[in-house]
Amino acid sequence: MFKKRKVRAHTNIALIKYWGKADEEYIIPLNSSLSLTLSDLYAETSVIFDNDLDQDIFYLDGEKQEGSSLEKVQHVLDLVRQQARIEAKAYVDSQNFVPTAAGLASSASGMAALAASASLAAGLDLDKKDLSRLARRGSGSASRSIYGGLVQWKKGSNDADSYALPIDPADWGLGMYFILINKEQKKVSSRSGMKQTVETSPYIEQWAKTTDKDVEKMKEAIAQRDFTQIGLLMERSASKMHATTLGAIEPFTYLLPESLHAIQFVQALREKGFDCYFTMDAGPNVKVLIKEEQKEAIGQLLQEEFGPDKILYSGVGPDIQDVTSELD
Ligand code: FM0
Repeated sequence: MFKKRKVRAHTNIALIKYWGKADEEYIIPLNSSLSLTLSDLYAETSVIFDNDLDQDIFYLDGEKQEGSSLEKVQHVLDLVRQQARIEAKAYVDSQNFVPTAAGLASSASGMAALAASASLAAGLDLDKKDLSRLARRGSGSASRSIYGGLVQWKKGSNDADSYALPIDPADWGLGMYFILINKEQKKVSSRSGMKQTVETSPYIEQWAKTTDKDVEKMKEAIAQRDFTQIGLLMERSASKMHATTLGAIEPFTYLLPESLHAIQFVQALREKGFDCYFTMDAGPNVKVLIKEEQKEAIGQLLQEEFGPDKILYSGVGPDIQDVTSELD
């Protein structure tokens, strides 16, 4: 009765960050955010519901998952079952595609691919807005991975009006380098890090208040294709986000000494005439927004400084895709 469906979703990196929830159950954010979807980092997930299964089964990169990893997937499956009015358990098989084993698997692409494949497999035909709302319930940043290019997640105020929208296809030569830093490091997840920050950091109020304005400024800069302004706004958003965690009790930071070194290296490249800007998420890696025309020159300098195996590049990625036809 049920058919297997498979979906590919691409990772996104926020230029203006999502950091903090107004509602934890529905994942309504404190602020709107804006991201760039990437071509080279993505997840593929297939789902089949089966009345003969007595529990949900989830494989990630070939390994059977238990505990919180399985629970996050079951949360999305439960929402899909509710909407589709079915009870069958599901078999979920997900794979992360990253150019090297860089510890870059992202909940954004994984949860977006899951929301889309599970809803299709349950017979739901959701439009992109409802898909974004469903992906959001799995992981906030996943709401943005429904679309390619530059994407805004409008914070809204409830389950119905908090979803992502495409802003610009970004087909005018943007690219992003990743400087991989200490991937082994044990980290504070974005979920618990943002919760601790919202609950204890006095800076979170100013963060939320100023970030919605930053999103508007970023949209203007994008409309004008003003790369310098886009880059500067992106750096300020990342810096401001990382400042909030130092105000938390207990204070914490995602920056390692090597992250700071990479940030300063990127800023020094600007003094040498390269147009490039940094951002960072809930981990030590540093991402660098560049213009494609400077890809070779900047890539060479980054490789010389950090080593070729520490540098990854991605161009701009597309919308989520149904790749069921690729199933064998
Ligand atoms: O992507 O608790 O989506 O805007 O990556 O699952 O809703 O993993 F830098 C942090 C990602 C947050 C910025 O948060 O959290 C961004 C971040 P969840 P996510």
